Amino acid sequence: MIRNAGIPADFLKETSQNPIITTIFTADPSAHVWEDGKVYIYASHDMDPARGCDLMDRYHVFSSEDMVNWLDEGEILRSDDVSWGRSEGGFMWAPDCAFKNGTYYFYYPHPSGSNWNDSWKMGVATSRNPASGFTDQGYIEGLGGFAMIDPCVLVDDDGRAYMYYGGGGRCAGGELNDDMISLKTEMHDMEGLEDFHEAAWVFKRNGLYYLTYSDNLDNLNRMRYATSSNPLGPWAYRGIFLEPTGCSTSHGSVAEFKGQWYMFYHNQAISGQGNLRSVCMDQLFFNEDGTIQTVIQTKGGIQPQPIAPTSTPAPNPNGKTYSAENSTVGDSYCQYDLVDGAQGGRAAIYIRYATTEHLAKLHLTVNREDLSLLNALSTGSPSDFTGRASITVQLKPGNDNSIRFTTSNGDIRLKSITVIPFLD
Ligand code: FUB
Repeated sequence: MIRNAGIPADFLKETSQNPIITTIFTADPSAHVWEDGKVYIYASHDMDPARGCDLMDRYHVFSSEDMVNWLDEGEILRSDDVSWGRSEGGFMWAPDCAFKNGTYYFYYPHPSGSNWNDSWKMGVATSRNPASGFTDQGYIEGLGGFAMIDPCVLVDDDGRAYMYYGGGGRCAGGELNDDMISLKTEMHDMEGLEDFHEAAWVFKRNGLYYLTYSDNLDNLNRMRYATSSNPLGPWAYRGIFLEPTGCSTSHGSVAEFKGQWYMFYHNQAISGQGNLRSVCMDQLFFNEDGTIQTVIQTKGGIQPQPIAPTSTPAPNPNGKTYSAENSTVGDSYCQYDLVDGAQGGRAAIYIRYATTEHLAKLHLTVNREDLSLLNALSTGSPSDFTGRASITVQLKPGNDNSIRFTTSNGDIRLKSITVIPFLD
């Protein structure tokens, strides 16, 4: 298993805070706790600047051992990797991931044609690792078509797997074959849901299946849910459990971690724009009868869950800090050369900065490849270097890597970066 060496001490948080992911804009979080005991979020990525949801691309995965400190595990798939996808790219919308027979299956909606809303297909990429090494396996025959998006897969306790998806008011479900990339049964409409819009998510608790989804409240969707004793329904409608987040879309997932349930969702708290969203997470509680209490959306989030000592990452001897004094600085850029990429592959970059802008930008270029626009949030003073951002990128082996940040949307001062290559 490939592991990062750990998050630098000055990046560790005392409470999770919302949004939990701030460096890039993320939406549509699908959270899972896998066999290594960590929680993983598979999110879509609102590319900045946005053009509706057209430009969404480059899925990132985030992991945590304590629910408070999140590691960007890096990009796992982009539209350029999808041979059957529309030639214009973009439109990499809400994904999910499932684990079966030692393989992680990453499901994502993507159009195959220029007439995007008529040509949705459900793509699948697989890997032996939860957050890297995914390769495209094509799409699931028999799924897709007009407005049908947002795949979700439940692997039941008996190993049978079910696919759910939908949009435009229709939600459908069916069983997958053991190969996880073909349908065993016809998809059929999920009966009993009230005011279904999109964002289907299914989980199981105490033998009861829950189907959560977003509704059609004008321009401010809420999340509703229904329950059933059968994975494919019919469903009994139960109510609203997430009020509007302030964002025109709502999309979320529910997962249990160390005995506590959590709701993962998105809002637009950082950007103020409905297409530049940020993933959040809050506790979710059940009543004794199995109904869900309304999730309280907080800013402060939760305290860290204890980490088993054995799972604490060992220090990585290859992690290095590069101070701004040793970088090349221009009018609006700062470049770090001779960055050590160890054996090559994924490396986490931790950035320390100061800015007085509400939302300044660091345009990241690695070895001349144009990468993300990173968010730099106000620290209140140009000499307050408590600003933190982090992202995982690919580096070459050895110390011939260059990392460049170009600033925009206001002044940003960089203090240092720490680069931590992942370990095998
Ligand atoms: O993020 C793109 C789309 O917006 C998702 O697929 C929908 O669920 C909504 O969140």
